[in-house]
Amino acid sequence: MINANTFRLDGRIALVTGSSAGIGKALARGLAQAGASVILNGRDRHKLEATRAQLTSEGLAVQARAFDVTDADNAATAVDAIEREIGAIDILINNAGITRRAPFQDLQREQWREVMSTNLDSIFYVGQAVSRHMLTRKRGRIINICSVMSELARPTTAPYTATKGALKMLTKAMATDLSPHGINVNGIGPGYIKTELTQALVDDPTFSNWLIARTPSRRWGEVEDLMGAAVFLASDAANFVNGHILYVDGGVTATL
Ligand code: NAP
Ligand code: GCO
Repeated sequence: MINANTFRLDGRIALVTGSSAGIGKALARGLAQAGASVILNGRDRHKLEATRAQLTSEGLAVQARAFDVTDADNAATAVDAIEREIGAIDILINNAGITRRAPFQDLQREQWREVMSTNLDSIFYVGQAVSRHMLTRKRGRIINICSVMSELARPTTAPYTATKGALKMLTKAMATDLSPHGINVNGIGPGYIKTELTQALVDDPTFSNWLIARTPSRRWGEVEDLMGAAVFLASDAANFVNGHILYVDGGVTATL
């Protein structure tokens, strides 16, 4: 039965990695608007504090914890401190991610490692640290931010595409291991969304015009387009949704 609370998150604590800007900031805002207490995260403390202050000024319940998701020990320590100092994490959104664009043949080893570490290793580190606490409570929601590049490639995106394809399958594997213990694990696959990460593409009229024509919705995505999907997957409305990648892409993955 649908009631006033089905899509609400009141009384729940959410950790959103990489939420000082871009998609993560929007997802944090959306979860908080649905009633959650949200913990923001990023490496740059000044950027993180500015976002915390902005969302707080909107009347939202947000706190901030700066840590690098690629540092397994630092991330685990931060998660344990959150559980001890703030409370049980009910919702984890693994959002932090980067790209390094170069043709495969020109890619530098450091570029490869940076993308692998941020976009894939970190979900193992943070996901394991948080789920170990969730397992003691036999409840939790984990949402991994995938991409249309979980399904499709384009020139110069090899490491990013590899990580997002792997993250699609990691999401299914995490659901397989964790869902029997009350933890739902799903993914969101955004299309092309205007953020710092895609600014160079937004500013390229040739690419932008191609993308708009390639997208059935005939526009770039906005970060606000993703908020509802995150609230849905975090809420009781998605109690029987597991191992699913919800594409929010204007139809990019539906058409040639
Ligand atoms: P963005 O605007 O560049 O924001 C990235 C955020 O992650 C920032 O808050 C950044 O803050 C943080 N971050 C980066 N590395 C981190 C680390 N090692 N530890 C902790 N925080 C870190 O990127 P975005 O476009 O919002 O992308 C967010 C996620 O959505 C990524 O996983 C991306 O792959 C995915 N995605 C994006 C699009 C798109 O079109 N934009 C589409 C599909 C999927 P600091 O630099 O201060 O740490
Ligand atoms: C690119 C973009 C994509 C987007 C996004 C698309 O270079 O094609 O950066 O990778 O970031 O993941 O969904």
